[in-house]
Amino acid sequence: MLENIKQFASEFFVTGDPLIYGADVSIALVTIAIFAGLTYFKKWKWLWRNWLTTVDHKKIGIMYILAAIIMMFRGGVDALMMRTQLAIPNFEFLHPEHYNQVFTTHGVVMILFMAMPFMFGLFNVVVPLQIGARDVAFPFLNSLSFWLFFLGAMLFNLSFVIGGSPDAGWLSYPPLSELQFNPGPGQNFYIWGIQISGIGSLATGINFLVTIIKMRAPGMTMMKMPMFTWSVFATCVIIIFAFPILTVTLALLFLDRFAGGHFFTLDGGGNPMMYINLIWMWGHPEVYIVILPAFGIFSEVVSVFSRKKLFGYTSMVFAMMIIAFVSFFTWAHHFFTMGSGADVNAFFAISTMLIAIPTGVKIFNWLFTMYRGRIRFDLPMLWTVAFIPAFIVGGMTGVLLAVAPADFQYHNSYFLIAHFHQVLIGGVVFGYFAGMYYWWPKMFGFKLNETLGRWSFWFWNIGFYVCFMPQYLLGLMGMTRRVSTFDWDTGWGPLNVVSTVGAYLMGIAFIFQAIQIAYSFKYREKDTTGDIWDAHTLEWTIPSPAPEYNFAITPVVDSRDPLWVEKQRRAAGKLPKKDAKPKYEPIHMPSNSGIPIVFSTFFFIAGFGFTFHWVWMAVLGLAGVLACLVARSMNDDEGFYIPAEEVEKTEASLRGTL
Ligand code: HEM
Ligand SMILES: [Cu+2]
Repeated sequence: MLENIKQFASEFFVTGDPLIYGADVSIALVTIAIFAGLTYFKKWKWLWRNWLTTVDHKKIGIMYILAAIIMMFRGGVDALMMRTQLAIPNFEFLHPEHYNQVFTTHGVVMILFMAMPFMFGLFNVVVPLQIGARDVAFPFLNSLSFWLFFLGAMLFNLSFVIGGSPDAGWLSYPPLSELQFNPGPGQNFYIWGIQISGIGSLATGINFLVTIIKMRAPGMTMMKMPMFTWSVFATCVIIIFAFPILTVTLALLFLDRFAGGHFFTLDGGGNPMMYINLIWMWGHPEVYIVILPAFGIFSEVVSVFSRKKLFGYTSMVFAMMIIAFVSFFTWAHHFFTMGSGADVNAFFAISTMLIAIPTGVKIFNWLFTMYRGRIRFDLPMLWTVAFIPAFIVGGMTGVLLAVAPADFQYHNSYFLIAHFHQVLIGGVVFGYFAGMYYWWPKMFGFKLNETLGRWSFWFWNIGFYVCFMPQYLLGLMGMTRRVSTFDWDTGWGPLNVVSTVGAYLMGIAFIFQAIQIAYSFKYREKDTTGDIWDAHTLEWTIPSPAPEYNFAITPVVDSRDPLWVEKQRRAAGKLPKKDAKPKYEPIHMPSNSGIPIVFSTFFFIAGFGFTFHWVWMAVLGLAGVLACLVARSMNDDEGFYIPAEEVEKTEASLRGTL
């Protein structure tokens, strides 16, 4: 009996590496500390009422961003471990098998559990406020999306201490990811972690598309929408078409592994290339999903901090929609070398290069917006300005990679690694940072500390170039991706040391940011204006942080920059004074619900059961999911009203006239 338990434990828990034991102990300690702290300070009820069951888009947004920052830490630690291993030729820090796991989890965590939730967090925080809405179209579904994402991410991360991590790369190509070559539970964790959070992402796409189409303030026609809202619109369209492909692809891979299907095996009539096509039909649009909102953020920031209207609004909208459309026709550029043939390669090379045109249009629009503007270099603007050269270099090396014949040289080399990190960090991460700094006062009512922010900014930027510029050269020198070590005589040593130094500089930058956030919370100065940057869109017309119901009175819009117009009119004495007593009405609000977190937990249990082939557990989890669906369908709670007097009181106290 004891022997059996021992045997089970040694297979169930990941063992054998001091790093893992260290992680086990620290995870256990942190978990105990959190539980003890919540119990000691009697915070359980508060946590449940205010956060875990909330359907308020502003709180859901904050939870997404918090989760994204924690995941950035995890993905960053993975990155530093890899860069440490590659610093010196023949270094023995990570075993090759371990290195495979680390690049896989790094890629998955960074894209799916860092970039995606960061993006959804900003959607949640900003979009309803920016279009003058009370909440998203489906607040319950919004909460469900968050918890599906969160528990999917936790399921994936569990593989670090239980069962073992996936190791077939961030897109998990067969045959390597098939049962025959990968019998452990790692690949199952991959499938279920992504599947569960992916369903949440699809729901968010639908939710925000409907919100933008149906819930805009009166007068806000499509062509008067703020540019960030436009970028979210374009992104949601891509999500709705791309994510179902991911769901189906992972389901087929799961059938291969679980039920002996042969969709992607080499025998039984299957074909691994089918998987590679399908996964990139989602995967390429996915990279546009994460970059378009960053473009939206830059457009807002560049206009506010140059104190000018955005240059070429209409061309920006068209560029965004064209990118969204063309992004579905470029997927095969990820495998030019895998035998598609010259005609197919030519088609995909040209479609890829076409994307550079609308992207170039946008870059010029941003530059022309800045031209002759009165530019203020606050943190959001600093990140925006840093983005432009980073993205130009990253984008142009992308065009080089799109030259199909030349790609036979670059493919899967460090040239590619340098290219996609340049666009993902220089575009996506810089963009979301700009957004975080810009909307932080709206979320919390105070600004993040400038000085610490600047330290972090410079460490990020210098580290970024020091890390990735040498990698272009390494790629041209023949260093391929996913190698865990190399020999002295390759001559790759010196550039790799430099690259690793750059990675550590970015690590320091992240620490500065963590300190910056903690410091700013402690020494915060409350913003009483609600419009700390002198901005132009609706979210800045209400107090910071926004009250639970957002807008006491639904705003009416008649221009693209409603707040600037209002301020101008007021300055010219053409508006009634702000303190004129408006007439408030009761506001309808949705009720909180515990179903989303319970539903997602059951999904987690089902995923865990499938991962270990414990069918009873999977069935139990799915039964729970079904029960939650029934419970939700039977529930006819219609929400509640905030009485007009309470709205009046809240407004008066927030606007400081009580
Ligand atoms: C913070 C600085 C970062 C560093 C130092 C870094 C470093 C690395 C390294 C060393 C690899 C493995 C290369 C190989 O052996 O093939 C890698 C792969 C990868 N990284 Fe990063 N990374 C960083 C940030 C990011 C971010 C922000 C993203 C996405 C938003 C990202 C996405 C990926 C992906 C998708 C892969 C490919 C994984 C695979 O081969 O399956 N990385 N990164
Ligand atoms: Cu692509």
